Amino acid sequence: MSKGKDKQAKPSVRKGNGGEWHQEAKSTKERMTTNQGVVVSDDQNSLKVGGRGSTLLEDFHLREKITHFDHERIPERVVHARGYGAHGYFQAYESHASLTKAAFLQNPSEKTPVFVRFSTVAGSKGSPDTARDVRGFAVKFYTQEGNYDLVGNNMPVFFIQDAIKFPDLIHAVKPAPDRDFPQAQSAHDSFWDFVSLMPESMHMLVWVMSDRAIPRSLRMMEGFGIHTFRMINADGESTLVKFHWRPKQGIFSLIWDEAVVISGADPDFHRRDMWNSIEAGDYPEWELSVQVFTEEEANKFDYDVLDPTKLIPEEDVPLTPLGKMVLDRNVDNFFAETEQVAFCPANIVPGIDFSNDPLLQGRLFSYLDTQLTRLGGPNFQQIPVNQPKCPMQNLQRDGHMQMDIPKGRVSNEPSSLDDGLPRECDKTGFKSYPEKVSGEKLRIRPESFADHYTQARLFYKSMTGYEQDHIAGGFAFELGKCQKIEVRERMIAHLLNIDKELAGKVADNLGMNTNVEPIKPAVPVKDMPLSDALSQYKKTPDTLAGKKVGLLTTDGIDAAFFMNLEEAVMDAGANIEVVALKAGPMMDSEGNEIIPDHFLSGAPSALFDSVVVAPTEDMAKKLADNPNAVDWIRMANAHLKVIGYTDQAMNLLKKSHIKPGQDEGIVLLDMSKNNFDDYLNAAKKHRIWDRS
Ligand code: HDD
Repeated sequence: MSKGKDKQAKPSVRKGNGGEWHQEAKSTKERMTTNQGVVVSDDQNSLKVGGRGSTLLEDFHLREKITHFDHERIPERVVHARGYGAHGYFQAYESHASLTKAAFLQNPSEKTPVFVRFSTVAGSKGSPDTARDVRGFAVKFYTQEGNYDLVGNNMPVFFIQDAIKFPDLIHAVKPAPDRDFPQAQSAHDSFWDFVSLMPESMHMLVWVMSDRAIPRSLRMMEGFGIHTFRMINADGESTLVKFHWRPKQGIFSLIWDEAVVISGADPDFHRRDMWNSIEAGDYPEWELSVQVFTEEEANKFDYDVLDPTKLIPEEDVPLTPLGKMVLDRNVDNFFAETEQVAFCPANIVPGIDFSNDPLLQGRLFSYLDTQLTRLGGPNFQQIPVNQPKCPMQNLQRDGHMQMDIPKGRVSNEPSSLDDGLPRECDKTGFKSYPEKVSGEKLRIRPESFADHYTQARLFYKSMTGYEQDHIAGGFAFELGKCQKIEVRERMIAHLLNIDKELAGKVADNLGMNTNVEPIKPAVPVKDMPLSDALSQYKKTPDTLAGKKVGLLTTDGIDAAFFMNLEEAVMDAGANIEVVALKAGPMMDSEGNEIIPDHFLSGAPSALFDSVVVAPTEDMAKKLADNPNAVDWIRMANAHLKVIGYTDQAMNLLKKSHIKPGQDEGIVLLDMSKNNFDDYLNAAKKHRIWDRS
């Protein structure tokens, strides 16, 4: 008898190689079943003829399991594919009845549930979190009058003025259709060729090349509704508004080089940060405000409030705070909630209305349309994350994946059968604002949309010098990746209209000069009064709250020092994470076990907001001789971080070309004294800009 036949003769070897991990269900609750509810007896082996024979088609458990798996992906979003969501609530500060009748803005004791999804725009679902890109900031308010979606971005303007150009914009930024690269980047010919042929994109480009496009954390960025909307009060009076979200955590960004390093070291940097802060009970919070203005005021502005490439400086129309949003619960299931959530700017409630912004009008169509494909049919609002939390009924029936069981024989209105329900309600139902409109049917861009440079200049000129340098660096990096010299030249020709110095810096970095003919603006470029509110550094608080300190240390670290430092950092609202030479457990001087959060070669200092380096006496030389450690601290210095160090780290500092006392951000920590104030005060400044 051959060996093989021998095996066949022993079909009693039932389970896989899980050994002791295989456990039988002990109660009904623990039993695994098929989707039909039939209890599964063996989830390790498919049904075969003999032990080594062919697999049987009748194995319904195998077929069901694999069929489900085969269909586990749905199309990713055509834009904003990479996103991260969380639950929370919105609470108005007071009644805003004079402004709007929207129910969720009336009662300060009411918490309206929200679901928020942050996203990048260009990258696919698996792209890194820290790509240079606009961030989506989409909020679904589950109000008692229906779902209201405020689908915004972290920048207050947009690339284009008319929705008809959206497919072109997105095709230009996405990977080239023949070679399918580059991924999650605008740094390529087709994007810059397109935008350089679209002067209306100049204002947004300056924002996208700024630090706003590389936020430190999703918790640390602003959000904007961008378009002008309407608010309507119970008397039917309408005002125009623009929405703003401002983070309580402050607004902070990465440095471009850090963003690049983090993309490799931790592509999930932003989602990890969001998940961890919510799990730790450090709930991210934003204030929702509106800029309120009348049509008469709008008519006096030099720009058109229906043009989404324009903002209204806060100095001209200040923010009116409406309430706060707190994110306090992570999702239970990423796919079911974050992936299946369907936002739509057309989801609106009584008291809020659209404006005629042509970009907004196009969006009102696009979102529901895309969701029909992405979520597979017209019943996607029955998915739990999309369901309204208020009563909902109508006469829509049937369709792919109908989950409800509507009752009765009537699905038409009017009807005298049954009770003829549900019925419309003139008093409480949504009514569009009866705005007077008249005109000829034309395909034109209004004259009032023609100024493409004044606000780009306003934004650039309102920045601090560091922010301006970063913008110039962003343009130079991106244009440097363009192979077509004509495209670079065309962009320099645009930049000359925004600011000559900016054009000069970019041209210099590209090895070019500014001897190009500036693009002729359609209307003369003006100088608006500068706006401090546009600069994130001018309004950045000195704080460590919500941030991360990386402690590079070695086995045997002084127990009291470690404990006191950890306590001081946590008191400042930050977290400390230990970076060690090896991943396994280490001991402090008292023999207590410390499990490092990271090992050195897997955790570049770019992952932290500030660093401390504190080796033990006997490990100091080993650390100073370690090229990874030298790199770690050298990069922290280059990224302008505040560096705390102990005496034992002196050699490492020297090898990294860091001079103690070179600036206020290199701070000696005295092991013997339990006082970290100097270090913490410096670290609260976030970066030492003068070092650059
Ligand atoms: Fe859009 C998704 C924000 C213009 C068409 N958009 C989408 C998301 C955000 C925005 C945050 C992701 C929502 C989520 O997390 O699921 N989009 C904006 C902003 C715009 C804008 C702030 C300009 C002010 N979008 C815009 C235009 C069009 C679209 C002009 C088309 C005419 N957007 C879409 C879309 C997406 C989308 C194709 C993709 C997935 C989805 O809707 O559900 O319909």
